[in-house]
Amino acid sequence: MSDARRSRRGNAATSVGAAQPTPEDEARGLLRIRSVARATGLSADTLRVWERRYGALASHRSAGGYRLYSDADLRRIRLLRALIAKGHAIGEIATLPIDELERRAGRDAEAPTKATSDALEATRARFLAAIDALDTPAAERAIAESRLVLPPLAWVRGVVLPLLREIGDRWASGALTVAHEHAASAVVRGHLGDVLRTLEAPLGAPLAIAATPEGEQHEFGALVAGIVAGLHGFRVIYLGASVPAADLARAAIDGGACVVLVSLVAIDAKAAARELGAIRRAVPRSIALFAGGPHLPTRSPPGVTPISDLDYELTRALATMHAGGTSGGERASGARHD
Ligand code: B12
Repeated sequence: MSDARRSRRGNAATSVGAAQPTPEDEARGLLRIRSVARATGLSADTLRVWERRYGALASHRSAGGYRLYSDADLRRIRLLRALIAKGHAIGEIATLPIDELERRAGRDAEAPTKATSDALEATRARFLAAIDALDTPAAERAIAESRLVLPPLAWVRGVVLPLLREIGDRWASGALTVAHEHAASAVVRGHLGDVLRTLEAPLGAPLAIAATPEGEQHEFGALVAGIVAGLHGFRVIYLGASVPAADLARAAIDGGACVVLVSLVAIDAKAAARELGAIRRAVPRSIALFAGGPHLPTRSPPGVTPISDLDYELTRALATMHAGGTSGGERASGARHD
């Protein structure tokens, strides 16, 4: 944003009258950010981050310096949103021309019903058959091939998470042994680690720390949370499973993290509440603490942000942090201008 624009915004924030679109703006059919947020189902914070951080939009400005959006902007926002819902990361698609966004949205819109969902189904079936036979090289190939054709989030959503659920169900029903489950976990772990390693954070990117609390051995929720943060412009330090609260806090403080991501998959309810509380007490309040997973306590300790899904909700929460400027948890939900 130019300095001229910034100072106009600063003035506008002190004068409510200046914030309103002029009659000329309205005549041109331009919308304020809140109307666009309502029309697209995105938060105003997300729209600002898409514009400032990713250059996805170039809103017009009212005389008071407030953002105004045209019908073409609205179309662009809807396309970006649709593509993100299909697993594309905002950083990958933000600056594409509108016809390319339309082409990709069209391709994705037709595909998932038939080709993509059939391909996903086939990949999962190949992987499960390979694991059933304890043929880990074949399981590797099935996963590796699917990574070549899918964007990372779509791959996580369409291949990794359903497979983990299926493996768990088969193990619980006795159809698979612990050996099968461990073999499947090892293959998946290797690929998730690969994805995380290949994400490159922009210079000066804010830091996210991902881990599971002490006693929680299931690491994939934390690993995927780290990948999602990496895809959205964070530098990520992944600490793995069962990290004592004090050590997790030390890593967050020493690294200058702005957010800690923890996953609670099967840890018992008491331990989950105790560990989350311990992490929250050990990590300064200026660092946000986002927690998710099936064993997240129904009442999270104060200062812990519960997040239900690793995909859209986590993306939104991380985007809000960027919008706040951001190096801290308290600022993630702080007051902000238009
Ligand atoms: C792999 C696995 C293991 C591996 C883990 C290896 C590893 N490196 O992580 C190992 C072998 C260690 C293991 C051990 C055990 N496991 Co296990 N395991 C699984 C399995 C197959 C996958 C777990 C996983 O990572 N899932 C992926 C996560 C990401 O998906 P999710 O839990 O559905 O989470 C969703 C949301 O909650 C959210 N989310 C999750 N985390 C986060 C974090 C953030 C920040 C956010 C925003 C969102 C979010 O996003 C996800 C997608 O929407 C599950 C099956 C299953 N259904 O999950 C069983 C499962 C979790 N295990 C189970 C059990 C019973 C065990 C053992 C007790 C078995 C035993 N008798 O030893 C031990 C416990 C070990 C311990 N002390 O913790 C049960 C748990 C039952 C319960 N109590 O709830 C499950 C459900 C299997 C089953 N169907 O019964 N396991």
